Parts: sequence; structure tokens; C-alpha cells
Amino acid sequence: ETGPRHTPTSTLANGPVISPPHTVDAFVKAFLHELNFGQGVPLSRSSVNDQYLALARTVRSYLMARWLETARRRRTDKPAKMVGYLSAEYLLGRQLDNALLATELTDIATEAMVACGIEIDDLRQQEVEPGLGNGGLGRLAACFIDSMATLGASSIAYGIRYEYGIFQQTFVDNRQVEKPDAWLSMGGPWGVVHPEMEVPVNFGGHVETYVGEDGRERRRWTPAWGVMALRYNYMVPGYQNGVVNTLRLWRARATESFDLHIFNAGDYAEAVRAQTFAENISKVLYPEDSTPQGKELRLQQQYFFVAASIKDFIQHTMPKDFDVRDLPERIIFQLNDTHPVIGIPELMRILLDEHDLEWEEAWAITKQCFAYTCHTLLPEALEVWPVSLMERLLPRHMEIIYRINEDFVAELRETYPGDELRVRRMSIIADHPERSVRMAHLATVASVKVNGVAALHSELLKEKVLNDFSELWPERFTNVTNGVTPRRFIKLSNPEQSKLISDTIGKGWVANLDRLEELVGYADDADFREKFRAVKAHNKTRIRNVLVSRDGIALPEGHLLDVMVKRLHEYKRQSLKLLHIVTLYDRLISGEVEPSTVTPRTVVFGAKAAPGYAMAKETIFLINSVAQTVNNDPRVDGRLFVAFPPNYNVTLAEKLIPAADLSEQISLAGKEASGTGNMKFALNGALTIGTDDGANVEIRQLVGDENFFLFGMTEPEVAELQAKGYRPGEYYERDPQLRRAIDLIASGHFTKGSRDAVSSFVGDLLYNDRFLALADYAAYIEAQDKVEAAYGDQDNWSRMAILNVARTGFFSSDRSIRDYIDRIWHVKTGV
Ligand code: H53
Repeated sequence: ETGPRHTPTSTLANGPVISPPHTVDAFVKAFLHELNFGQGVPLSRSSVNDQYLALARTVRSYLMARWLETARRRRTDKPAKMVGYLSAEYLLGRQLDNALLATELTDIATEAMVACGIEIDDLRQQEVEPGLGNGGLGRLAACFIDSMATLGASSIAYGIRYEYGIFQQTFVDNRQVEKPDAWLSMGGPWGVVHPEMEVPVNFGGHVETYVGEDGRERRRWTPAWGVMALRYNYMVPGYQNGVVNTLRLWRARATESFDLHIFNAGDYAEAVRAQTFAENISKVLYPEDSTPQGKELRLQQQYFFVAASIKDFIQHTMPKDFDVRDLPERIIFQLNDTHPVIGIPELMRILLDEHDLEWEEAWAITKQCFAYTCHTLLPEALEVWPVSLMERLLPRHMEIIYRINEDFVAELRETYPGDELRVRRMSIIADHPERSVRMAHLATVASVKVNGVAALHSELLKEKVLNDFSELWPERFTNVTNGVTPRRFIKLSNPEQSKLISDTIGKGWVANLDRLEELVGYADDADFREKFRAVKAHNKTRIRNVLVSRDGIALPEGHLLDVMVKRLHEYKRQSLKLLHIVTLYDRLISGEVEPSTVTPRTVVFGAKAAPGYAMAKETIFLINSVAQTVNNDPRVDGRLFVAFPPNYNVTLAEKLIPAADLSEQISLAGKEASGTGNMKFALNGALTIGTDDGANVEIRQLVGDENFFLFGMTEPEVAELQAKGYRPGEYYERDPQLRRAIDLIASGHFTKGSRDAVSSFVGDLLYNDRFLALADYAAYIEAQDKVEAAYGDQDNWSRMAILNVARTGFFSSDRSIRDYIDRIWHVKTGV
């Protein structure tokens, strides 16, 4: 739609965009150009931040030609169907290294910086990671867009450019204190804003009936207010394949007309204040992972980005003469959880009210344009919105949802005559405890496919959460097991292991992770095992250095490194891990074991708690308190150390995971949909201690039972125990080891004598224990004792670790995306 109005006379203006040559000289030139003419400083007076920004923009300029070329090919080739990935979160991590890797510029950039007298590592440290997500779901979206670009899948990803990402976690007196994450404050070099391409998004107001020119009655929405969605494009480079895809993040801006009446009334300051109100929509990421709070602003965010994205796709990505009836041939919108589900009534509204389609036709189109990924089994994670809120904020959408539900309920009554209980269970509208819209039901009714994120999860979805729906539409349900990108989580984060692998089987594995299988035979090669251990030792030294300079934490040397990193949530059972630590400590200080006979172990935690999640915050406090006590007790004799570096994020994960020996995946069976950290650890040569939950199940199947420390109840056993009535106190009474651990916590031993400080934690374990930590305690301790025995035989441990790496190539997100393409999207690759 844009471009010069006159024919340019310079030949330069018409040719293809050419990136600077891949030489050190050209890179230096481009870098100095960015520094001088972009940042406006000479090298001699530039700050590290100037240099970082100039370097980022230089790398970006190399990507630009590929970006334009990818877009041009997609425009001019025979129109192909695209994926529109809709996600409220993208937990991207730092961008610089990934861009260098994609463009094969790492060595050139490093040398170019040396030529300028700059240590490139200092610039790396300068980048603030874009933390536009909470945890697994947001990181999965980031891995998926990496894989879509690497496969050349015709796709575009949409989301929100939060001004503040996930909060920065600090600890004050062992308790979590949140600080805002002003990730843009040092300049955001990776986004390209297009202010002229903004799209309006409206809210509120009322709906009325009017008679159209053809004499037909129609509904008209007159919104009360609106904002503009400003388009920020981010590059998503494929791995050394010339493709650069787009991640389009929206930022809210107040419209000029927004407060004209206030301006006119002369209250300038009030008008500016009201402007901030509109811009609040993209201000901050909600910090709850899988426990949404149902806040009005959150619904505004969801509608804001989805409405902008759908409009953008139809108006700007499709050609001018595009007929909306062709939408199903041109787009499949993938709904990442229920967060973007409001897109369904939005597309209906566009087809009905803006394109004048009849209901049946609009519905037939809409039903082909969405697919839904469910990421949870926790009832509290399934979003519901009060009807009253919907009516106020999105009155036309509420009407449309009612009508969708009316038709759906009529269909149900035909299929299941007299089964009103079932109808009530399945209805999109819930009546209790409050009249509300069940977004997961809306998504299921309107989607081509519904998928879970691991084999077990997809089965449980069908059997439990969406059982009625899978009985009605069995063919609609499918599984796509999650994956992680090997670029960021092996190649970049574990260069030593990557080199060992490439030296052994060649470089092809980075874009074809199944090739790791070729390593299986090397598990029996003593020389290879030795090298593999050297890699681990190197990565341990690296994390030691990182934690010293980052947090002043000095990890002891020569320990088994046991790592539990993930959001703090009761179902993930950090409390069970804590009981294990207290048990180890108790054995040491009670003299039950001779310290010199104990395998020295360091436990590292990383976890953010949702700021309003009291029990999660109590657990953080207790972990920190236990760490303080254990690390300072001479009786421990250097056999046990607990570290809890604050602000676990992607950047820290990249350093921590490659150093780990043991991966803690100990959620209560049937609660963790998949987990993706579990995959990263296995691929980096850690062994897993885990329950039969989420993707642990598939990991264990692939690596073999003998290379995995399984413990705990299975999902059916959990269901059975809960059905007969679970009483945690019985386990406390029966198991002296468990009783000692809990008593030691309850006594105030770790909290400077204060029993009050631990009473809610202990009380909950003994009288509630929703996630059955006490029931799995004995099995967990037994499995951990086996871990220690196994670690004693280093050679065999290495053998097991190598087999974990060799057999988990399945967990590449490239494979996940291929599954989405084959089973759900049916879009082309290689474009
Ligand atoms: O999504 C991950 C899973 C993980 C699951 C997580 C998740 C969120 O991070 C947020 C909301 C939600 O419903 C689920 O807890 O098990 O691996 C990616 O699928």
C-alpha cells in the first residue's frame, strides 16, 4: 500500500535490497556507520550501550534483505495458506546471539569487535532479554516461531508488545519482592515500528438493530471508545536458511479523537491522563502463569491484540481484492491457550457486520479458521469471563457468543435428547457461580482441531477436562507433543557439547535433531564418555562464574548438581524437593550418616511466584531460609549446598541447564500438561528424576527405564487415592523420616526460631496437601538415594547421560511444528 509516488530515477532504488558482505571489514564499516550515524557517537566516546545498540542494528541490517525477500516471495508466489500464531506471550530471551547464529556472523562479528577494541561478551551482557511471557507457554511460543522460520513455514506470529515484561524478582529478608521490568528503557533495537500501519480497536458502547438498504435487519455496534494498535515488527530468523519470518507485536496508543471533548473543554491535563488510560492496555504482562485472575484489563489486552491481528491479516496481508469467503484457504489461526479465543466472535463480527455475510455462511468460514491448543489440566487455569464484563466491554461479541451457544445447545439436545445435565456441562455459558463464558468450550466448539501438548495430557484432556466434547467429536482431538529449539537450547547455550557432537557426527543435527541417535553407540566409548564429562565440568565452571558475578553465590566444586527451575506452583511440588533437602540435612546433622560417605550435592532452585500467590511466596521464603541455614551449618561438612539465585529467566536457564547433572520433574501425576524444561535438561545430558507426568512419560519411553529415575503414583493411582479420601497426616504419622523433616521445619530451626513464619506452610502440608506431596515423599527419597548410588559410578552415569542426549532428538520443536503442519495446519514449508 506504500511506496514512492514518482518513479525513482536512481537504479539503486529499484534493485533488490542487498545486505553488506560477510567480511570482517564490511562488518566493521556497517558497525561504525550505525555507531556514528545511528547513535551519533564516535567509537572513542561511545558507551557499552551505544556499542550494543549499534551491533544489534548492524546484525539487523544483515537480516533485512532476507526479511524483505521472504515477504516478497510470499506475496508473489502462488498464494499459499498461512499460519497465524496467536499468543499473548512470547518469552523470547536475548536476541543477539540467535541472530548472529542464523546469519552465520558470529565469528565475523567477534573479530570485527576485536578490530574496534571491543570485547563482544561485554555487549552480550548489555542486552536485556525481552521477557514477554511467564513460563512454559510463552517460552513454547518462542521455540515454535524459531522452528516455523527454520522450516520455512508460511506463517506470521502475533502478540503484545508489553512495555513491562515479567517482573524482576529480588529477595529481601528471604522473601520475594517484585520490581518492574523496564526492558525497553535502554532502547529496543530489534523492533521496527510502522506508525502508519496502525489499526483501530474498539470497546464498550451498545448494539442496535437497523434495516439495511436491502431491507434486511442487521445489528450495528456503536463502540464507546477505542485505541489504535501500533505495529511493531520483530525478525524471526530461520537457522541458516535465508528465511526471516515476522513476529508482529501490538502496542496500544490513544486515538487523537479519544478525548477531543476533554481537550475542547480546556482540561489539557485530564485529557493527557485519559490518554494514559488507553495506553495502559499494552503496559504490563500479567504475571500469573496458569492461574489467571479474570481482570478487566486482561480481557482488554486479549481483545486488543486479537482484533488488531485479524484485521491486519485481512486488510494488510491479503491482497486488496481479497474475498473473505476464501479465508479458510488462506489462514489458520492457532490459539495458544484460551487467551486469544475472543478472536472467534471477532471474526464472526467482521464477517457478519462488516462483510454482510449470513450467519450460516459466516459460521461455516469461522469454524475452518481456528485451531486450539489446550495447555493445562488444572480447572483454575481454564479462563472464564463474567457475562456482565463481556456485555460491558464487548457487547456485540457477547451477542454473537450467545447465538453460537444457542445453535450449539440445540445440536446437543438433538444428539442427546433429555440429557440436560450434559447440556449444562457442555454449554459455553456457565450459570454458576456466576454467569460467565467458558473460553475453552467456545474454542472447542469453533475449532478444526483441539490438541493437548504431550501424549498423556492429550489423553487426559479427552478423558477428563473435555470429555463430553471428545465423545461428541472424537476426530477433532489430537496430540502434538511439545518441543524446544535446539538452536537456543543446545547450539548456543552449550557450545562445548555442540562441538563434541559436531566433531563426532557432523553438524547436521542442529536442523535435524533425530540425528542425535547416531550418538547411541558412543555411550560405550570410554574416550567419548571422558570428553562428555569434560563438557559437563566446563559447564559447571561456567555457571559457577556466572553465579558469583551475578549474585555473589559461590557454588562448591565437585558436587552433583541437582536443579529445579520452573515457575513456583504447588502442583509442581517445590515443597517435596524441600522436604528432600531437609531430610538430607537431618541425616547429616543427626549423625545418622557419616558426612564423608555422602555424595556431595548442590541443589539450585529458580522460580518466580505470581505476586498474589501467597502459598507460592511462602515456599520461596522457606527455600531461602533452608538454604541459609544449611549453607552455614558446619555439621554439613560441605556435603550439601542450596542456592536460589533470584530472577530465573531465559538468560540464566541457558547457563544453568547445561551444567546440571540431575533434572527435577516432580509434579503430581496428571497435573503438568507437558513441561519443556524436562526436555532441555535431557538434551543437555542431565538425568531426570521424575513422576509419570506430562512429557516425562515420553522422555522415559525414549531414553529407557534404566536411564531415568521414576518415582511416585501414577495418574490413576492419584485419582483412586483422592476418591477414597486423602489424609496427609497419616503419612506424617507413619514415616519417621518424614516426621523428622516436617518437625524440623515446624520447630523454627530454619526461621531463626520462629514457628509462626512456617505455620501456614506446615499447616497446609499436614491438613491439606492438595498435590499429595506427602504421599509421594517416601518414593521420592528412595529414588533420590538411588540417584546418589548411581552418581558414584561416574562412568555409568556418563553412559546414561549420553543416551539421554542421543535418544531425545524427538523433542526438537522442529518436530512439533512438523506435526502441527501435518495434522492441523496443512501449510507449505520451504518458503
Ligand atoms: O504450558 C507449557 C507446558 C506446561 C504448562 C504451561 C502453561 C503455562 O505456562 C501457562 C498456562 C497454561 O495453561 C499452561 O503448565 O506443562 O509445558 C507449554 O505447553
